[in-house]
Amino acid sequence: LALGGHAGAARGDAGRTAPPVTGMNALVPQPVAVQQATGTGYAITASTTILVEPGSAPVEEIGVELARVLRRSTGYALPVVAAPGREAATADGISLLLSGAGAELGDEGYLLDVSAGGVVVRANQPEGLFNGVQTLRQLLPAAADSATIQPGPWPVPAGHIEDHPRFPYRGAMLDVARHFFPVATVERYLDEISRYKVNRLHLHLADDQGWRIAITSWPQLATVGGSTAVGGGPGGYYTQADYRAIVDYARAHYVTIVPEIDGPGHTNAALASYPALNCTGTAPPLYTGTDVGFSSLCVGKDITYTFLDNVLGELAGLTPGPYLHIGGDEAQSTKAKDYTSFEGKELPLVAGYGKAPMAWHDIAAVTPPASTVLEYWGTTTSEPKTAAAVARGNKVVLAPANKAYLDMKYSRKTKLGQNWAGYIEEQTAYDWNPGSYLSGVGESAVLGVEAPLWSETLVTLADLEFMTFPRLPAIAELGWSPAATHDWTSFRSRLGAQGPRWTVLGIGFFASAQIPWA
Ligand code: TNX
Repeated sequence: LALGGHAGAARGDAGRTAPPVTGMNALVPQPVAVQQATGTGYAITASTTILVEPGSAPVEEIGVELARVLRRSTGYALPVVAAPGREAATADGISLLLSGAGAELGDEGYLLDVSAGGVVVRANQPEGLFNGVQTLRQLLPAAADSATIQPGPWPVPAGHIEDHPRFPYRGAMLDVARHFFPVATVERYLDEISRYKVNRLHLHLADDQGWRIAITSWPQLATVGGSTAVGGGPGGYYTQADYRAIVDYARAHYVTIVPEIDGPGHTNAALASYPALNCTGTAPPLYTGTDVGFSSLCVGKDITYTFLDNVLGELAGLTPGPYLHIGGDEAQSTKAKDYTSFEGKELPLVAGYGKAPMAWHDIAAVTPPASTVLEYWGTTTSEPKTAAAVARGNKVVLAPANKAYLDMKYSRKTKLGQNWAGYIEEQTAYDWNPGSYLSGVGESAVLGVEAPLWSETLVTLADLEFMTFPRLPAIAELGWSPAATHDWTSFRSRLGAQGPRWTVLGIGFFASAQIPWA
């Protein structure tokens, strides 16, 4: 097992003196097992073929996408050819096979073998091959990610990797409500997060400042509620076709979209769109500030639940994934007994559309059914109501704000972001254990981790990228890699090797002084 740490890397200035880690010792997230061999590896050349498992459209799609990416930088033809397992395993090329992987790898795991003869990736399911291809891309020189032809050569180091995830839910979250981000930005974000084996993208689609998804039965939600943003910009919203395009793009990257419509709080945009949703019958003005906790749906009105039923019904129909996130956080303008009654009516609506509810952990107060996934966003390591929910069988996604929030500033000097949960430098984002973080929430109760990116202060793609890199890869590693591989010295070295890749991709990352950037 080669974990990639090296002597000297623990010193703050080690980046300038220690040799950068390379090849199979420079992967993020760290695989389960790595054996880098001493022999010559494989080199992608003009005669390389990409061989795919015959008869599987998803595997062919993965091969075609790998070819598309590598053609841009290598300039080679890289034909994608269906070839039976035995033939493909011995061919000069990159083989993507659905055989010989072993049941212990599960659906998302893979084996990757590199020898002078070629690269073979094996998995039980296409998602495993997709993950193996992400590893292969990190084994190539950073220039392989270039959008223009580069001189090469294109070596892949020899060795063997066996890999599968620690947790099934490895998430990122994008707040498209405070500021709206167009489909192309979300797609690029999906490209970037899926490189690190993140497999869920939670979209925070509605908040006080904006409603971002067209709902056919309530059209003013988007046209009125979506018409502005924090700071008073023009806002925007996804048409249902836009949302389907995001879902399809995510699916091709083996990412499940988790849509969130927050309530009963964080709802000013909806309340501003329809006077009838308000207890007073009068719509408040649109809101472009950054306060939280001032809005509430009208818990006592029947129309509130007709509205929720219609919205959740349309969203369920557009969403192939298993979850609908119903928010439930910071309902400071809703009385506790009203909150309980509200959630008691909304939770069954989600189940009625065949989806599992997901909600911020505040919902633990109402004793939600065990099928409800709680997303923990607190800043302490003890939350009795969440622990009690776990004792009743609920699962938890960990997104502790003082560790995993990508909108927190790195330090006092960071211009973007907020600091209510503290400053989050790279080591803070990395050095915690999801399986033992929250009292009463052990490894088996943890569905996974999520890194939320709230957008009160973030306006452009460059803003999102600066806050996301390098912290998202830390959270991604916590979700994927075995706890036994957790090691800051190793991580910081391997992370340093990602810097040139982000530079090639045009990602303006935060060059943390904690990391020995290659
Ligand atoms: C708290 S954490 C919120 C969001 C804000 C975020 C800013 C949570 C569930 N709610 O409404 O955008 O802080 O960091």
